[in-house]
Parts: sequence; C-alpha cells; structure tokens
Amino acid sequence: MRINGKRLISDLEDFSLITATPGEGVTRFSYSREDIAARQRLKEMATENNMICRTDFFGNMIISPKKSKGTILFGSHIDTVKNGGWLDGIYGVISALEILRTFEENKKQHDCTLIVFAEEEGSNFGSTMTGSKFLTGKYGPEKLDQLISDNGYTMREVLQKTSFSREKQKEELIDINFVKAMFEIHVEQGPVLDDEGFEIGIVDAVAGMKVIQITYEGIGNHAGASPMKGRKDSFIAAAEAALAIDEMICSDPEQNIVGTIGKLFVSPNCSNVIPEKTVFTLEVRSEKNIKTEATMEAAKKIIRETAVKRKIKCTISDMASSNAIPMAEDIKSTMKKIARKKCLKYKSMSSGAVHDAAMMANHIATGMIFVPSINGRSHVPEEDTRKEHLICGTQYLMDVIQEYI
Ligand code: HGY
Ligand code: MN
Ligand code: MN
Repeated sequence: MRINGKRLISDLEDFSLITATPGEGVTRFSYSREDIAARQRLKEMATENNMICRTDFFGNMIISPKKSKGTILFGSHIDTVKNGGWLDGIYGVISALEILRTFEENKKQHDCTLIVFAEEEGSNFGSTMTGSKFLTGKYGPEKLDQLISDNGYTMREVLQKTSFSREKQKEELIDINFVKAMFEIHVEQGPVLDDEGFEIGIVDAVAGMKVIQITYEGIGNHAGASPMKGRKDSFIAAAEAALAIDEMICSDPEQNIVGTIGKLFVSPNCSNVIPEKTVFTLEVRSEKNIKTEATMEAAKKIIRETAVKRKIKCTISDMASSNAIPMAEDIKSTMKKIARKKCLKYKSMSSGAVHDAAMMANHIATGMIFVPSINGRSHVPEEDTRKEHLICGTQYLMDVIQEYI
C-alpha cells in the first residue's frame, strides 16, 4: 500500500500558512487563534475521511476512524515555538492522517488512531510535553493552577477561554492500559542524518531534561548618576552566572550534556536604568539522568554563589523535568527489519529533543522515527527537510505499522 506523497506535502504546506508570524516562520501556540484554526482544519480533514474527533479538557485531540478500537496510536503535536519551523510536530500529525486516509481508501481494517497532544512545546507555560503529562497522569489537576503564562494567566484560566473545558466528550480520551503501542515520526531537529547521508533515524532513546527559572533582584537606579562601585545590577549578575554555567557545561569531560539559557527578561528594560530585576531560564538535557541532575545542581550552586557575591536577591523555581527514556526494544528491531527489507539508509540514534513519545513510553511500547533536517536546523524559520525524505519517512512508518495491525 502506497501513501499519496503529493497530498502529504500539499497538506504540510497548507498548515505552514496557519501562523501568527507569516514570512517569519510558524508561530502557533496551543490555545491561540492559530491553534484553533489548525484544529478546525484537522477536523474537516477527519470528517472528509470518515473519522471522528474528540478533545479532552487539556486540548489533547483524538482523530479516529469510526471502526478503530484505538489500540495502536500515532502521536505528535501541532503547536510550535515562536518563529518555529514548518515541520516540527505537524509532520507527525499529517503523516499519521495520510496513513489513516490511505487505509480508508484501501478499505484496510485496523485499530489505529491519532492523538494530537496539546502544549508540547511549552510555549505558553514553560513546561514541555504538558498535554501528554496530563494525559499520562505525570501532572495532576493542581498543576493547572501552578503553570503560569508570561502574562500571568494560569493554565486553568487559559483553558477556560477555550471550548475544551466545555467539551461534551470530557471523558478520558484513551485508556492507556488498552493501547498496545504508540508511534511518532518527527524531523530530527539536529545534524546527524543530514551530515551522514541517512534517510531514516530509528530513535534509541529520548533525552531527559530539567528546566528552572531564576529571578535576580538587585537595585534599580539611574544609569548615568550611579557610580559603578556598589551597583547591584541584576543583569550583570545574571550574565556572570550564565557565562560560568556555560563554561562548566562546555568543559564537561564526557560531553553528554547540553545547557541553554533561552529566555531572559530585564526590568525595567530601559537603556538609562540599571536593571533592578532579571528573570532567565536554564534548561539542561542529557541521556544520563544522573548527569542532568548533577549538572542542574552545580548550576544552581553557581547561581546562588553569584547572587551572594553581587549582593543580589535570588529565587529559583523548578519549571519542568522529564527523565531520559529508551524506546521499546521490539519496536526498534521491527523498524530495523523493515528498513533493511526496504533498503533504506537508516541509523539508530538518540534524540536530544524531547517528544510526547517520551511521556507515553513510560506506559506503553513506543517507537520513534526521524527524517533528516537540512543543516540540522530546527525551532527556526529555516527548518526544512527534503520532500523525498518527508515522503520516504511517512511511507516507512506505514510499512512499519502494517507489522502491528
Ligand atoms: O524542546 C524540545 O525538545 C521539543 O521541541 N519541545
Ligand atoms: Mn516537536
Ligand atoms: Mn519542538
């Protein structure tokens, strides 16, 4: 059975236009106008192909052929980072839809269903994989009041503005104990497959990560009339801590850890005022949970010591954390068997990016497939994958799935 590659690419191109930043990449935060528009389009595609849609309280969405018992899941996300790429997440969703449509067209009986996880990027509340964390019970209802957006709304308040909270079908979307396996296909978001000329990545394990938010509070003052001596400049303190943390991670002997300070707010953010308050995030990731833990603790020590040295008040809040997790051995060996049978150039590799598959893998047999990212770019407008690789990946996923239905 062959997927319709042309239709796959044209659907992906259509969704890339549903963005808050046309011409500057795809910006489609969960629960935004763009998210609702993309969901509406997915619903239309589902209905056109004799499938039903249900959404849970958090915005996780199931798209299921009417006769499917839903024991085999496809999963991924449609939300993006700010000015992100046209493929991150959506490629997995549209690939799954293309496979489900091809099954329908070929009257193929199966029990596959697609789940679109909400808030995978954490663009609203700073916590990645939020929809799948609620779905798998890693997050309880109290989290709805603890996750706060940059403009001060809790996740509960944000959800109350969407239709999900009033969704009739608020019953549990899926009974995880009933699911046999989940598959996610995704762009690699790194340089390995593209650099080494592979078509397919078979994901061995997904890295773990920890994210913290640091608030440094110094003393604001006039930039011109305040002598340098005695300043309590919160931004300079943050800069010193950031450089020390970067130095610590870059000099790690095993080089199996990455760290990023990606978000920074300076207040009052005026050129002629010494920054009173600086808020910044730090995330560290590794395939070794012990390394992630130890590195975050060492970074917190640097953050606190720098604050004491510069007489700055320091608050550290834990934002998110997930363990590194291997994908299912039997799924990986089936994937390798099919890749060899189809004479595909494939490589087993780990994922530095996190994915909802990592949350689901704690509960069910889960497998992940990568396709190459050109120049290894992702989370930027330049994110791209050759069309033949996109089509090859989806066809390969269809070939793998047929071993499970
Ligand atoms: O951050 C990540 O790894 C994913 O893209 N949310
Ligand atoms: Mn993603
Ligand atoms: Mn992403």
